[in-house]
Amino acid sequence: MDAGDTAALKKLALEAGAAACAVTSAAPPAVLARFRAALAAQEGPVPAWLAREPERRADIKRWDPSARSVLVCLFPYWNASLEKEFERLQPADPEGFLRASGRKKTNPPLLARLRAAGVKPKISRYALPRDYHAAIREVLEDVLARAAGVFPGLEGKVFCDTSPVMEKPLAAAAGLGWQGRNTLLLNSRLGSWSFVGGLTLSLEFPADIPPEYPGCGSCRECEKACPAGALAGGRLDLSRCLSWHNTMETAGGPFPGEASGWGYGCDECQKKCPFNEGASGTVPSFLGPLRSWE
Ligand code: B12
Ligand code: SF4
Ligand code: SF4
Repeated sequence: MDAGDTAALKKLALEAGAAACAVTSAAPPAVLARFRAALAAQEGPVPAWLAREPERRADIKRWDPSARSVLVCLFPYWNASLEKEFERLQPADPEGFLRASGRKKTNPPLLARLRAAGVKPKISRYALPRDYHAAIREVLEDVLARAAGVFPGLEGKVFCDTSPVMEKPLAAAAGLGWQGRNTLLLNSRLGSWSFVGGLTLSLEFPADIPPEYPGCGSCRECEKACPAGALAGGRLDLSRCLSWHNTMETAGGPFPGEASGWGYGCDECQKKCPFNEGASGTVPSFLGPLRSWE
């Protein structure tokens, strides 16, 4: 099969709003052992959908057997210049905002407890735009269609969050950054305020050569900042994470750290990350915070 032109393919993604992208081979990154260790170390039960067939999750070819290469993209949803707007962008009616912006799972008892304590539930930065799954999927479907027009015979599948693909290790293998101690994909220029999404490609495209990244060094800011004590040793404990409790689970609590006021998602392990202080990614219009939603 002919090799495709990696630069031409990436140009399509960058024109569509990705702030960074890279091509990697569809060979699985060496992540299975770490993934298993992270699941085994969980204090509470691991959800079936996450634990099911770890080999499949760690190997994208099991999800798309025709994949030869993978295009991985980072889409910023926040940057340092938006920081001063955080308070102003908080909706007056968080519950109404969550309904209107398409968030299907929330934790009403938690929201009620925060209200009863006189705390207006905070919406985290990634949830201030419209639901990103649909927005990024549309963009990537379009990139795939354009790429198929340029590279005859090209087929592929779009992934963004909901597919059984380990997006952070894949992005790291592609050379887009590294997984920080908060477990998130961190890029020196964009920080961690970006979503990961991409395409499998049925044609082979030469892989990018991953650059060297500084890594976290001796920094421990995220571990120190977590109000729930969910981060240690590069792992996240789901049973403690507030983001888990307010976006995936819909009941229970009170939870350790809930007085921090997060009603949907939680940004504490990213706010003090030194790489986010100077994050300079351009937020594409389809991921901009919703300033008017009623
Ligand atoms: C499940 C899930 C969640 C769960 C669990 C998060 C988690 N860290 O696992 C919950 C609901 C808590 C969650 C929260 C958030 N999420 Co989420 N989530 C996912 C999802 C669907 C799967 C992640 C996964 O595979 N988890 C399983 C764990 C085991 O994998 P892992 O984190 O890579 O684990 C690694 C470490 O534990 C490490 N490890 C294990 N053992 C050891 C030992 C040592 C010594 C070391 C050093 C490392 C190490 O290796 C493991 C394998 O890489 C991905 C989308 C996807 N399909 O990939 C989005 C995703 C990770 N989420 C995303 C976002 C934006 C968030 C939030 C920021 C939202 C918010 N503001 O609340 C928070 C961040 C919380 C956090 N600190 O991670 C983005 C992250 C983008 C980025 N820049 O990284 C993703 C990629 C979605 C997307 N398409 O953009 N999420
Ligand atoms: S999202 Fe919040 S609760 Fe979860 S690990 Fe990060 S700081 Fe801790
Ligand atoms: S806060 Fe520090 S340790 Fe945590 S992800 Fe950022 S650089 Fe790494």
